[in-house]
Amino acid sequence: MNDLGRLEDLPPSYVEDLRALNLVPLWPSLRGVLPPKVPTRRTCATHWPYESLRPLLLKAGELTPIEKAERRVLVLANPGHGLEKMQASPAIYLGMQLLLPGEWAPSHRHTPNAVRMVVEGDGAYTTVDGHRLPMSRGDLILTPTGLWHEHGHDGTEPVVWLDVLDLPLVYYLEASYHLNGQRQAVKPGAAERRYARGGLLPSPGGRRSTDAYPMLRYPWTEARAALLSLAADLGDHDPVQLTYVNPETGGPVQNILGYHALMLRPGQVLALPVGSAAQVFHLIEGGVSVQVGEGPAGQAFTLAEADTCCAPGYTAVTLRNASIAEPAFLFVADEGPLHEKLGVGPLPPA
Ligand code: GTQ
Repeated sequence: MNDLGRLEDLPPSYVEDLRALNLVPLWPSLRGVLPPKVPTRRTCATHWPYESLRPLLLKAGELTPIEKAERRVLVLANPGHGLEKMQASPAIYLGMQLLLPGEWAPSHRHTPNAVRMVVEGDGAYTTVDGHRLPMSRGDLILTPTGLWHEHGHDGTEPVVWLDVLDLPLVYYLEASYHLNGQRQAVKPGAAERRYARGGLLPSPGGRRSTDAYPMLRYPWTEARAALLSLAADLGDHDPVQLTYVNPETGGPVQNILGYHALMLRPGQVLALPVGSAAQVFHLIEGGVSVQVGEGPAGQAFTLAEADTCCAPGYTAVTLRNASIAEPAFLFVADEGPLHEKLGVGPLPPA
């Protein structure tokens, strides 16, 4: 069964005749595209320590004015895909973006979906579809496909956030492009607070949103409090995990990538279920060790606050809170919604 014919087994003139007609024999490449038992993954488990990248990001602030960059970002690129591909996994792009006091990153919109996870600094804001959304550590801010967005900074210290986009997938689909725009008029009010509490929706007379993305900002204070109250109700070994959802549909906040907040109790060890989707972990608070894969091929990382790492799909991931006194809090991005929609997942055993 594994003894399929090789390209070299064929007469070169025959292969040339095929190529001239844009034809290729399948059998020499069949095992490559359908490998036995486990898919080939280019995605390497990779760790980006914040302490090492931060000075280089601040240096970018000295070297390149915002007007020359539009978005001043260092991309967290996975070496398994080739750095120039600027992807963390098949569908996930990660970037650390720096905005200095007084700077403005002009309005644009594009087909890929983005979110921001705020890493450090106060006083910045993102205006999305006319809503001016303040940015604080741990806040999740959505800039879904097609919506105008721009970033500004009224504070006094540098602000850094992690961008997560489905850019690699949308680019692969030959559907990635952008449009530039004017500075947005800010809409009055605070619509981003309309869905401020889980389980409570504005009544129809109370300005219930008809937007596809009714909630654009998920404050970390709310997510952290929700994790702590969930933990209080669960057993000591249960996973304490929340998914960021669209409050009108209950489904994932975006169509392609999924976003979650996870708490590890003091000393907790959590083996995540093995699925087909690649994952990204960003440590918001505490200290966590991450084991990606098992045996000699496995890799272990120690995440400090603001560190980011990724793991390919079909790979066991175990998280351990390094502290026996304090909880740890992680932001997780994955390709779950995409795989679910496509019906892609591990095959059931024979
Ligand atoms: O802030 O709009 O990291 O358009 C990559 C593309 C950030 C942004 C990125 C973008 C942005």
